[in-house]
Amino acid sequence: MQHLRLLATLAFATATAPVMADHDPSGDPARPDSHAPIGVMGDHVHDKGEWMVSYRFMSMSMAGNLLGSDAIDPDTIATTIPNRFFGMPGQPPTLRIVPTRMDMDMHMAGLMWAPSDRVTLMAMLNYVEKSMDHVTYQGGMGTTVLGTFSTETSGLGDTPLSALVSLVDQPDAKLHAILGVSAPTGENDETGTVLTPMNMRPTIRLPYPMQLGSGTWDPIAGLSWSAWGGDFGWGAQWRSTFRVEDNDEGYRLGDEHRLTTWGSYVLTPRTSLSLRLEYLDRGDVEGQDPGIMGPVQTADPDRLGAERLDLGLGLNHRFDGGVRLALEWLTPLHQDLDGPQLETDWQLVAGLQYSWD
Ligand SMILES: [Cu+2]
Repeated sequence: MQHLRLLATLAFATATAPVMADHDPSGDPARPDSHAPIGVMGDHVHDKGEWMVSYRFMSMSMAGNLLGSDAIDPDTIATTIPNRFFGMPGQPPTLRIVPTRMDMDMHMAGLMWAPSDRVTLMAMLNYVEKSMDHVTYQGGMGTTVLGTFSTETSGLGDTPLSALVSLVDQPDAKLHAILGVSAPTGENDETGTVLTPMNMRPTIRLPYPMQLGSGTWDPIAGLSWSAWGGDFGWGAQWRSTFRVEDNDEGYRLGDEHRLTTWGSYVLTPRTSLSLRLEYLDRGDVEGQDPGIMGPVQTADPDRLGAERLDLGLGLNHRFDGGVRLALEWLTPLHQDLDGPQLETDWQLVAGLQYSWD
């Protein structure tokens, strides 16, 4: 709610700011919507010799579980969803630990530089903080709750390095390719203390969603298109991360494909509002980390895939002097999860950008 109030205050403050000069109707870099909504990565290129630094904060909140697109409560998960590790020593037939919520915050520091008008290089350092709350059911059956616990991880995430190659560069329409690789700078052997159904508190390797990195070099490919006319702007982007090798722990994360399209409206010469749709398709984990095992959905490589359609409301503002401030709020319109899996409630992205040459 705090985030919503901030967004509303900023929207009001900028909407009521006096209109300065008449703005250029083309894809002028001084337009607030010459950049896409802040949740879109690698949306723009720079002219030869230009630099840009950026800081983004992303917060994501997940609560409650879905099986496919249907809600499923913890009692039902604990009594009906099979545990893939059943048959191994001490493993009950159904899941007995149920995640109830997860929060993820990311701090992202970005650097862009254009060695030529054709190519812009981009790198991003990510610092990730994750926490997950769980309820543990007592023993191998029934709906008696033994207790709750939380696990937390934080540290450097993976580091995407990309080249943006300009294909069309007209004043009112731009298209570029995104080619890159995500470097495995995030750890994937993070541990935490859990509460087991047998009332023990061992420290073990945490399940896949709590790890910070993929552990593999992951190719990135995409296409990004933007256009402008009058007070309006619009664009679309495809961006995929491919997992092409197994990591040292014996698995690979699922491929991630994102398709997004947006429209923007220039409210004042300094401020634009945006509406965006984003479709995400994330595959299941292939292979398995032998160190990750337990009667919990997050330890099952086949319960991590997801399809999601998000709606985003955004605001871009460009101050005198060129500093940009942007906000975007996203919430799912539809989710189809290889569940049970935690459902995404909302995401907030806030960013500051500054470029010079
Ligand atoms: Cu930039």
